[in-house]
Amino acid sequence: MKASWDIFCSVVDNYGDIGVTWRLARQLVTEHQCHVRLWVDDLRAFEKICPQIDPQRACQQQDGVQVCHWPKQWPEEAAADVVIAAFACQLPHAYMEAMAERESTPLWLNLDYLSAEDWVSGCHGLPSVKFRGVQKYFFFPGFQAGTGGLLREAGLLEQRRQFQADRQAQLDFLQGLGVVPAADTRLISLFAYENAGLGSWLQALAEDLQPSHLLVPEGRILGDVQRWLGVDSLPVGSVQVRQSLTVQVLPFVRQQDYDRLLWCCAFNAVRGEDSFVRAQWAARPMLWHIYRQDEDIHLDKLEAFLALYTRALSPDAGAAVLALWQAWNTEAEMAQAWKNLLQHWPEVAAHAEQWCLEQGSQADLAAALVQFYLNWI
Ligand code: TRH
Repeated sequence: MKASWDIFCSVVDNYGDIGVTWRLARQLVTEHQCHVRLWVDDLRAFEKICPQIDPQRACQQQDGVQVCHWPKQWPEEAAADVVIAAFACQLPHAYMEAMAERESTPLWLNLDYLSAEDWVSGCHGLPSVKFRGVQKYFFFPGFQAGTGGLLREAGLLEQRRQFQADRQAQLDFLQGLGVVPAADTRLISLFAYENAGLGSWLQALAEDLQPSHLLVPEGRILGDVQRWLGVDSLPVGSVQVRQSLTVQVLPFVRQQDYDRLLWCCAFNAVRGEDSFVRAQWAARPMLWHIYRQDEDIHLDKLEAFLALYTRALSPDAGAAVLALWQAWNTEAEMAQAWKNLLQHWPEVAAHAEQWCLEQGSQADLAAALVQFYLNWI
């Protein structure tokens, strides 16, 4: 009998909470044949990354996952064999009671935020709080041995390689989004939070000899793009050209298509948690806009990742990556850092592929979760 899993997702803001849990839920079903219910308190955010979702329905089946609206008034529900509280969300009290009353105690896990900091491997798998005899455990994703790893679907890297080797498949995909890149254009995707440093980067791209085509999914960065362009609005589909730079606004696409977009681009600016990991699987040079946290603790996380990510680069190329990422995350002047990165492009591009290979050789997060459960029972 296959295990049943309940995953709880409270959408705090944006799309990372639902992005991560939806990806995990699908993978547990398709690769591990688990019965999965995904409880989400905001189906509108979900609909954005999965347009087939009907936000009006209390329960629906999507890709083998039972997607349920997490209502304020919790209905009576039996607890599953494995219960995941994503990103430390608080489970309904009545559900916790149901966990405690179960004949066989469920495995209760907190799926934590992703961080490259050293302490993560020491805390991964440790017991957390207890509720009426039901023990909760920390489960930390991560980049190093001893952590829970990263979400990575089976065959993802092979699919990505085939797609990147097939120019026509990329052109067809881009055309479906209304994008027709000119030959020799550097394609760049831009998914970021508001950033006062953006203008200086766009200026450098506009003044560059090599043309760039910037693809911007609709979202929070558009105000800064608009300001630099000097236009009043930038609806989806708009195309604006300034010297060497073409800027095009894209619709938000479903997760699988966002992957393809990343695979098409020579450089990906990403944010948050999930798009950050997807850009690593795209194996192209990238730029991370980390989610801002109180007291700048996100800068420690950024530093920890950069220390790992730049370890195998030459000192000059490593310094170029570091300077660009630091400038972006402190909303500082970007032009010089960008030009400097271009000097090291071949090395940074080869390293992105190498990093992806290295990370891809570790157990993925869904497999690690299943293994954790098997070891626990
Ligand atoms: O949207 P994010 O900023 O989300 C989160 C949340 O803010 C969360 O509270 C915070 O803790 C976390 O960041 C660190 O960024 P993220 O994580 O990259 O999520 C975006 C999701 O949207 C990801 O699953 C990819 C998906 N996506 C699409 O499906 N289509 C698109 O067109 C785009 C641009 C993204």
